[in-house]
Amino acid sequence: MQNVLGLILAGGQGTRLGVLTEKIPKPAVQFGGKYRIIDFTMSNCVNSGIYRIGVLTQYRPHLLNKHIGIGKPWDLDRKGGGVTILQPYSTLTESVWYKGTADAVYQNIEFIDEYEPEYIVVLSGDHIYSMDYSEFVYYHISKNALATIACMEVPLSEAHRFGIMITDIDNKIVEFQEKPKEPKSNLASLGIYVFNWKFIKDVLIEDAKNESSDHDFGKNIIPNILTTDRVYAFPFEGYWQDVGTIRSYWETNLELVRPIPPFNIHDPNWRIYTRSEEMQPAYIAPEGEVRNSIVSEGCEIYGTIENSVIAQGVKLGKGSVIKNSVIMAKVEIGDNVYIEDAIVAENTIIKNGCKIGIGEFAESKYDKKVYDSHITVIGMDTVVEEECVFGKNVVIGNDRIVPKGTQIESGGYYI
Ligand code: ADQ
Ligand code: ADP
Repeated sequence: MQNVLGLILAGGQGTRLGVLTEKIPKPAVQFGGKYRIIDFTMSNCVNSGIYRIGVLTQYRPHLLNKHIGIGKPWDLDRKGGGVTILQPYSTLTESVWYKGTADAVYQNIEFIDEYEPEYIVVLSGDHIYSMDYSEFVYYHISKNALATIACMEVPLSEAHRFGIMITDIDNKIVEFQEKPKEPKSNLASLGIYVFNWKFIKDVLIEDAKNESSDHDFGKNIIPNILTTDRVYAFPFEGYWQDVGTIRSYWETNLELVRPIPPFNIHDPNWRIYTRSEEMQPAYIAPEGEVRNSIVSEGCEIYGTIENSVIAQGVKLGKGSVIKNSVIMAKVEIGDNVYIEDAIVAENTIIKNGCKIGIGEFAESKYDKKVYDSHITVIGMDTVVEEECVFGKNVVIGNDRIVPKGTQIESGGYYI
């Protein structure tokens, strides 16, 4: 794996996560009580023996930069190579954004060339999965491929959300359609690629000259290189989830508290590393009760928690109940609060007597495309004053102060 450089695309906004990605990019969103989404890809790299990593960021990168730092939690500060954060070139007067995923790699050709890698592995910072990239690279080499794409079968009804491919008996890709309206198969690209660097570098240089290109791997690069007849599919059989929507983010978190979770974060042979604050152990008070839940370090629990994922440093007051919810780090919840089917983002305060996520589902009056499920979402750094009542599928923005006693019926918003 010494000849392999990992490039993690972490620049997308993740618009379908709504308020959760208004202040931070999707790879920086907390997941599973302790982690941020990018930790899974970063950990896959080091667990696979890839110690030279570039992280390509652009959208509001500060939190992500701080989180990754010099890569200490992943031991990347000591292993040869390490991690480099690659931001688009910018000056005081002008900033040049990466136009698309291929452009993001193109703009970093000089950085990549310094390492003289034989292969680059292009990864997304948005996915929850474990994959041994060394198997992926060996497969690529065994096929004598120029490019290999990890793929998985998905339900046909979901296929339009992915790059879809048709392969021959040898797993060679003979056709590729990016997010087709009428998919011809259900074999989906995971947006995870191995390329021979010399080959793809020339392709990217040509693509950069093409003004009609979107400079995107899925839309432009992959369909174009099929003519080489050396592009292969790598069937992935493990767990893989793009937590791209509010519902999938919520569901994938709550899958972790199933008695037999489909994705195992406790695998001693495949540890997930993260940067997190050192905190004291969680404390459950005599009147506190916790069932079928994750409760992280630093929590102080005086109320009841059921079927939920509670991140570090959360405080839950007396007589309060949390059910089927994801509560991110340092959220403070007062006394006699009821929360059901909700996501509450970092550093938010919910004061005494609030009721959140009650009643029947109603369509969102704010944005039906993003808020399309029964889940109520409260943004980060927000204060919900006493006695507020929110229904299902309500959205509250970031940095808000919701006045005492505010009532918002299902599908409503406070942005
Ligand atoms: P999408 O899911 O639409 O499709 P895309 O928007 O291309 O993914 O983003 C891929 C990754 O790149 C994400 O991690 C995103 O954060 C990051 N990113 C996006 N734009 C970026 C930019 N300009 N600079 C840096 N990083 C950027 C892709 C493929 C499909 C495949 C799905 C699987 O195109 O074929 O099916 O992933 O999820
Ligand atoms: P989603 O998967 O929810 O559609 P993505 O992360 O794929 O969200 O990002 C959607 C698109 O928005 C991508 O093409 C990405 O390049 C683009 N994008 C990301 N951040 C910004 C930004 N700050 N300004 C403009 N476009 C952005």
